[in-house]
Amino acid sequence: ETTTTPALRTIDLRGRQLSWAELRAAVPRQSTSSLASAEQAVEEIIAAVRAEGAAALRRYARRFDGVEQQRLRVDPAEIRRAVDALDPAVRRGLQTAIERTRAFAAAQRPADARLEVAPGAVLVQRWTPIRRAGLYVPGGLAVYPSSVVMNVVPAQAAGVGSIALCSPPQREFGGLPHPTILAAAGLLGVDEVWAIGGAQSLAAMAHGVVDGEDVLEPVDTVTGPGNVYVATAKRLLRSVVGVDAEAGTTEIAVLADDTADPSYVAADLISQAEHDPAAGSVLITHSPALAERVAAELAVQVPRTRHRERVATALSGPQSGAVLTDDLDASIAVADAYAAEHLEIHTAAPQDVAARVRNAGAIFVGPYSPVPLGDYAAGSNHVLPTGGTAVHTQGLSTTSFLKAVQVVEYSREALAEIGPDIVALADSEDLPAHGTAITIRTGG
Ligand code: HSO
Ligand code: ZN
Repeated sequence: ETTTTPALRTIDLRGRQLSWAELRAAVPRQSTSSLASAEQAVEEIIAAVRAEGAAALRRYARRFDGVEQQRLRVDPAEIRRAVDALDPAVRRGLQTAIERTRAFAAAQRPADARLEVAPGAVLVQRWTPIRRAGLYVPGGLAVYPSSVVMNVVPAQAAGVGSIALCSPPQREFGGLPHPTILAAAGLLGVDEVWAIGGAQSLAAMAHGVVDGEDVLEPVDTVTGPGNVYVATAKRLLRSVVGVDAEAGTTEIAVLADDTADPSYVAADLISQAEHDPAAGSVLITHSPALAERVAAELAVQVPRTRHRERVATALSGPQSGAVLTDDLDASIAVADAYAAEHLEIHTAAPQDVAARVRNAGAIFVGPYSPVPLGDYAAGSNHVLPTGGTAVHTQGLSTTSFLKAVQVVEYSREALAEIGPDIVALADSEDLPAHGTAITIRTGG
C-alpha cells in the first residue's frame, strides 16, 4: 500500500533574481529521456507500415492491443449502432460539448486580408481548408470521447471535406474502438473510422494503406493527443504530413494568491493528476500561507479520490510542485516560463493577471472556470501544447486546419513602377534573369 498523502515538493524562488533561461530550468518538468528511447521503436513501426501496410497493422494490433483483426475499417453500421446504444445523459453531454465547441470554432475563422499596396498592386491572403485530415483519439489508460469532439469540430468548422479518425482496437469490444468513441464520431457525422492505434495509426494516415476493398487514403495533416509513442511518431512524420503539436502528458498550473479558495485549488490539481502518474500539477504563489492551506486540502482530498494511487504518484513526481515567489509579478514570470498546458488564475482581479500572461495553452480565469470545464464543454479546445511548448505553439483551433495562400496581382503600370527596384535587387544577388522577367514586360 503506497501512501496517498502526497506532499507537493516546494521550489522556493524567493529572493532569487533568475534569468529567463534559469527560470525555464527551475520550473518542474517531466524527464525527456523517455522521448529519446521511444524514437527507435517508432522508426521501426513507421518503416514496417510503409513496407507491409495492413499486414503490419494487424501484427501491431495483435502485439499491442491483443486483438486478431478482420477489417481495419469500422463498418459504418457499427457507428450507427453505437449512437443508438449511447447512454442518454452522455449523449446530452456530448451534444452540449459539440454545440459550444462548434460555436467558438466558427467564431475563430479568420477573415481573408486584401491590400492594394500601390495603385494596381493587389495582395490577398486567402484562407483555405486543408484537403484531408487524420485525427487520432487515444484509448489506453483512459478513453476520451471528448477528444473526438475536440478534434473533429474545428476540422469541420474550417471546412475540411475529408476526415479519417483512428482509435485503438479494444479487446473487450471485439476489436472495435470504444463504443463511446464510435458514438461521438457518429453524432458528428464522421463515418470513416479505423481501428488502428498508436504510432502505427499515424504512419498509416500519413502514408495511406490499402486493406482489400478498404482504402485509407493519405491525409495532409494529423492532429490529436497521445502518449510518448504518438508524440514521437508525429515528430518523425513531420516532413510527410502537417502535425498540430506533440501534445503529451497533461499538466495544470494554478497561479494563486491568498484570496484563493484552497479547496478549489486542491481539487483542480487533483483533477489533472487523475489522468496519468506522469501528469504535472503545479502551484505558483507568493503566499506561503495559501501554499500551506492547499497542502492541507490535498491531504484531505487525495485519500478520498478514486484514482488516489495514480494521483499521489503524479503529485509527488518531479513534474509537480509548489513554486514560492516574492510577489505577483514574479508569479506571472514563473507561469510564463512554465508555459502550462492549462493555467488557472485564482487571484484578486484575475482578468488583469490573465491579460499579462504570454505563455499558456489555455487560461482559466477566476474561481468558477476550472480546467475540467474546458476538458469537456466550455467551448474551448482541450488539445493543447504540453511540456513548455506553449512558448511557441498554440492549442488546436479552426486555424489548425486552415492555411493561407498569398495571391499577387499587379497591373502593367504597377509592375513598371516598381521594376527598377526589382532589377536592382536581382542584380545585387547576381540573378540577372530575374530582372529580365521584369524588363521583358515593361521595357527599360
Ligand atoms: N485534460 C485533458 C483532456 C481531457 N480531460 C479529456 C478529460 N478528458 C488534456 O487537456
Ligand atoms: Zn482532463
